[in-house]
Amino acid sequence: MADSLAAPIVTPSATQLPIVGKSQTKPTWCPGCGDYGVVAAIEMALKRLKIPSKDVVIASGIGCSSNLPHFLSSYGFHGIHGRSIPLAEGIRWGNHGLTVIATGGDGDGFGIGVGHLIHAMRRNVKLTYVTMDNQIYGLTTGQASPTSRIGQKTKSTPTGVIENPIDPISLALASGATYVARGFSGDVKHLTDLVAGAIQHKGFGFVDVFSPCVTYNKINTFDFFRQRVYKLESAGHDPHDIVAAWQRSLEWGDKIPIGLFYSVDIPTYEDLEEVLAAGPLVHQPCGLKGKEKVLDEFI
Ligand SMILES: Cc1ncc(C[n+]2csc(CCOP(=O)(O)OP(=O)(O)O)c2C)c(N)n1
Ligand code: SF4
Ligand SMILES: [Mg+2]
Repeated sequence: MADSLAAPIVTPSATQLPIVGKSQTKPTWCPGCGDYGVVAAIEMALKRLKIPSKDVVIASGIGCSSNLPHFLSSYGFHGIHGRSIPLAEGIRWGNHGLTVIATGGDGDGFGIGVGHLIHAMRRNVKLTYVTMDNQIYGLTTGQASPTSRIGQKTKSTPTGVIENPIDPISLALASGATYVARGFSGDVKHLTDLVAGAIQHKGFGFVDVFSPCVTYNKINTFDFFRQRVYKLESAGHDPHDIVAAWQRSLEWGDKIPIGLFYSVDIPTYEDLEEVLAAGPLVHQPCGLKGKEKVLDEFI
């Protein structure tokens, strides 16, 4: 492989190219939905990092939150339920010169899509994954999700949830994620810092966001979180200490931490995988190396 293929594709005159902004499609979310804060944070993070629209792809699944790629001027791929991660991985592996962001909801990512998520985290694929965690299925009008708390009455649990909720932060730590953060859509500036950090991180950047569904979740509201969240960075948390990250991830009650739980630099999937390490696939010759030898065996 020629050396020139080894470097990711870089935009020659990045500063002159349009940076990601709002698209012409206006968000269809209910007034007051937490997801407005998340799309604003992603837009501001990309602007801060001056990444041109043409180099950004946002992939999503299905849900209110998964409509997000429509509302920004980057490339977007609105996929199927629970499949934002394999989509994002495929895009990233096709051209790892791109900035690839996967987005979606708690149902999409921690329910139907949870298997993909775990494996992407343990692979340390260089992606950013932002979940709008409203602890409910919003789009389908208010059923319990994997992050709904025990006792919560929803359309699908009229007498209250009886299953233990998934904790996305502990799940990410257990799966080997290398950048694990939690934000709140009621604090867009703080969330922007976390998303920008995830995009810059060398590896899988996970940001779980408390993003209240004002229509179907009357428990986990903006006020609920405003009264409880505190910032890890103000509490002296060391994000390189995995044991401390574990301890903080278990906190839920009067005080709930947001911020960067854990971050570590280790090689990414693209660094270790031989073909990807040689450069973005989009710049590599098509076809199977040594295919004649393989075909000779069978023909
Ligand atoms: C395979 C499949 N199963 C179920 C559905 C129905 N469905 C659409 S969105 C959704 C859940 C959405 O919840 P979440 O991911 O939390 O997103 P939110 O709407 O809350 O943002 C479900 C169950 C579907 N579209 N496809
Ligand atoms: S139903 Fe809930 S999650 Fe969906 S747009 Fe409305 S407030 Fe947002
Ligand atoms: Mg949801």
